[in-house]
Amino acid sequence: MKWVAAPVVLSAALLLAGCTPEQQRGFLPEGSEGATNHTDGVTGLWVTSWIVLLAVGILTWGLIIWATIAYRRRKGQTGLPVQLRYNMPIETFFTVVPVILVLGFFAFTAQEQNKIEARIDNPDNTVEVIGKRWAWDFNYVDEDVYFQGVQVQTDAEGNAEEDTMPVLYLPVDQTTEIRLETRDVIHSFWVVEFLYKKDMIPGQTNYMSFTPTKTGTFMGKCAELCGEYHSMMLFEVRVVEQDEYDAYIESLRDAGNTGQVSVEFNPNQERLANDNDNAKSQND
Ligand SMILES: [Cu+2]
Repeated sequence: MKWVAAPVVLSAALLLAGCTPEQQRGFLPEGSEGATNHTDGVTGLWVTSWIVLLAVGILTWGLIIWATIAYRRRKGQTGLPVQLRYNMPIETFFTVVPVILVLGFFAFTAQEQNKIEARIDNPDNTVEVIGKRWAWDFNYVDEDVYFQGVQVQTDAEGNAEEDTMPVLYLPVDQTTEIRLETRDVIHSFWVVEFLYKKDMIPGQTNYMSFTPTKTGTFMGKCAELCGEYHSMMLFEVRVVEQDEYDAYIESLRDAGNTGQVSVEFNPNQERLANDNDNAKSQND
């Protein structure tokens, strides 16, 4: 792997030396640099892939343009040109090179994904995030307090009002495990600047493991179409210093939010009851 990586990284470094910060992160969201311990790896994979693919593209477009100009029909030419086929060296070349490229992309992606998917033993901080149509609940597992979100409010133009968003607090530089749950349909937990998203599937627990490495406010949203107000299923992540985090946890405790919100609680109780009644009366 290193034999392939070294020249690619070197040429990427040379190419990127003259780029703006936005270009250097391959136009990924602002604020993603160093947001978690994984974001630099993801950005590296993305930007390197871009450079390799752009090189292939330039070579291919160049050859196409060269061929159309060099072998164009000249004045006085009639009929078909000489028909060529079975050029073994070229056919071998354009089979082997793409296979190497695809295997390379696969290997680097798998390597990065294994790093991100690895679960942490004894994380410093564990939060259970429950998706629901169309908001979020957060169980702070270690502190035994919870926050229940309601759907974001909109202004007259239908834009989300930022101060009504559910907020997830995370302490900076702590190894963090997020347990992903849902109590209705499939949702997807996506913190945009963290450059990773994962589905929340009924009856299954998914995990996200990372360390938030810089303080700040980050944008979160549901990334799995989940019904009418899917686009309003927004939240905010505030990565804060430990004392600010402790103060927030204390405020939840003072508000009486002790214990944990159950995953079982289904917001469609009434409808489920009706469905059951209907089924019963049909059976009778
Ligand atoms: Cu959703």
